[in-house]
Amino acid sequence: MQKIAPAISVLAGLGENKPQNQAVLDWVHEVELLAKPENIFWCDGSEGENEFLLDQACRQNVLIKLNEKKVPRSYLHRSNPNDVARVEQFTFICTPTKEEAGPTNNWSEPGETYSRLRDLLKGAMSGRTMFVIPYIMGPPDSPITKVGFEITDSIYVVLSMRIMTRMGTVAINRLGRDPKAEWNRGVHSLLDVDPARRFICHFPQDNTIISVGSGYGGNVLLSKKCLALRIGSYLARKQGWMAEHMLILGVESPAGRKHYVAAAFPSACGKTNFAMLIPPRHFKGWKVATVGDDIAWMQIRDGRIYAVNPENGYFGVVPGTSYKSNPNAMKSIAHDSLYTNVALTDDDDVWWEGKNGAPPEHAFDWRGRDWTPDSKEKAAHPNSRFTTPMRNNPALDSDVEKGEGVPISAIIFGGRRSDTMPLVFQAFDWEPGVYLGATMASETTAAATGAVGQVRRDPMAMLPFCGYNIGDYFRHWLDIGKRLTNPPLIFNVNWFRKGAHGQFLWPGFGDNMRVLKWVIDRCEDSGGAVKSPIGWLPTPNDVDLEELAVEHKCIVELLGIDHKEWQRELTEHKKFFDSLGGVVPEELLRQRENLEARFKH
Ligand code: OXD
Ligand code: MN
Repeated sequence: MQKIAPAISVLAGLGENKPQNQAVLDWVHEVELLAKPENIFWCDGSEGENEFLLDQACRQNVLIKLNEKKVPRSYLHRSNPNDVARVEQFTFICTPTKEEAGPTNNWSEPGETYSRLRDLLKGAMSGRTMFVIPYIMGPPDSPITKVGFEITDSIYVVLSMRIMTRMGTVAINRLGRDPKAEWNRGVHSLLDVDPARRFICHFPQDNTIISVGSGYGGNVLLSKKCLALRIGSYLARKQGWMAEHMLILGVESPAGRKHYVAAAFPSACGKTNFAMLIPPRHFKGWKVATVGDDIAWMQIRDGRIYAVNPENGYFGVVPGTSYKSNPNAMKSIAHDSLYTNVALTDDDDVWWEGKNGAPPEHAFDWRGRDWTPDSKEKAAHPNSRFTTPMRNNPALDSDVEKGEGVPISAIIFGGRRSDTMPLVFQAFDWEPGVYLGATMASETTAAATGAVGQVRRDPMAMLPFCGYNIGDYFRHWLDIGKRLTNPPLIFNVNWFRKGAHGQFLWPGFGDNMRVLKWVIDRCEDSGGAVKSPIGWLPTPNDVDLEELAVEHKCIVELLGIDHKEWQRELTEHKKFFDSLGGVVPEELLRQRENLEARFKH
């Protein structure tokens, strides 16, 4: 059960890291006058501060210390059962006009929304500590890095932000004293964790986020979805760069040739697994390294795209993570991690469905109730999460701190589709590639509240994260293409295609290296493919399938396109574009017609 912790008594020498920037001080004072906290804790991000706050969080039952031998320096947090995922229906883009937010966002008028939120925040922190968290998004020496401050009354948020961002003095120094410098204002309060008073509001024009009534990471670690994606995408368009829901990985061949790839998959569709992939035995000498697992900020230089990971940690879905599916993730979360909503064993270890080994005979489920393998309900919540520093990842790329970013050779789109979408194909060019991203769809997952398993269009995996009009976002992608002299190739993958009996056709995980290898071959002009109406498709001979125990007929099915399914798909594309009410750029409407025409010839 979510604990709303009372104020902490601050030790001398801690919580005093006030910045010198007057704009920040004025804003904090304004929130203090409104929310009336018992005291203010100015975070510095130090080890000593972290130790102190972890201790306080355990005393207040916000965290449970795990078995030091099994998971050293790690903790379990249980959220309120009504608060376990992102709430897209209560997420708002508050721009002066509804058109600026566009057809895919919930819009709310800024003046009225501020006033409603102010009412909710009045006295909301009384008896609590108000933490002020300075943080940066991006490597410390990157020109693209942004400063944010998050005010929160949740100690769990502070401890999570310390893992997920570069937090503390580094941000204060980066901001400096200029009161006109650009920085993001984020205010978070748990209030009383009531879904009826849960709102995640973005004010892109003011570079401001206000989130109330939730304690779930995606709603309250304001650096992540709110700043790095929603406000980030707005700033990116204005400033000529890109903020995308993409992992970034590096692939190195045995000959030492390296390519970087960015991939956009919707939430809980395997971005973390792909970013940490370990190639199968047959690919001896190939290495995959992680730059990021969720967000890419990308700039154009010399006609090429360069990407940085703005984050400093991973906030990943736990169930299904095992030494089989993702050994690098298992090693990453084996220490110094925060777990949320997994099960707790009798010896204070963590457990979840899909973990290696037999289930425990008894455990406490994610709500803290007795659980046995006979229980009807799952022990871990399907959207239970780990929060872990990226430094824990044994496959971390050596250029992860490079401020200028890594050059991107390929962009991959992908979703969870039981049918229609082949294992992999390549778009003919940038514009058809943008069309491919714009019409992407995926079966919904537990990462957001609502029905699971329904196909929904999720352009570039940004449907819940694009902070402005989706039509302008498509236009931005098309404009970016015009500035590229060395554009990345664009691909689509689908690890989730099913056969006639509902079984997955592709083993996924490490074997996705086979698909990645074909992508790299195409980037090096060496991979074979045939022309199809949807793009370049590999034949079974073009993909390295050596030592793969998958029947040839499954491979043929995986790499094939069914014209009947694609007729339906094209109708869905049209329906989706029509539903956007005239904002789709002409070029993409033309791409749809071209695609339809290619099926007729
Ligand atoms: C995430 C998400 O948590 O996309 O990364 O929901
Ligand atoms: Mn995500």
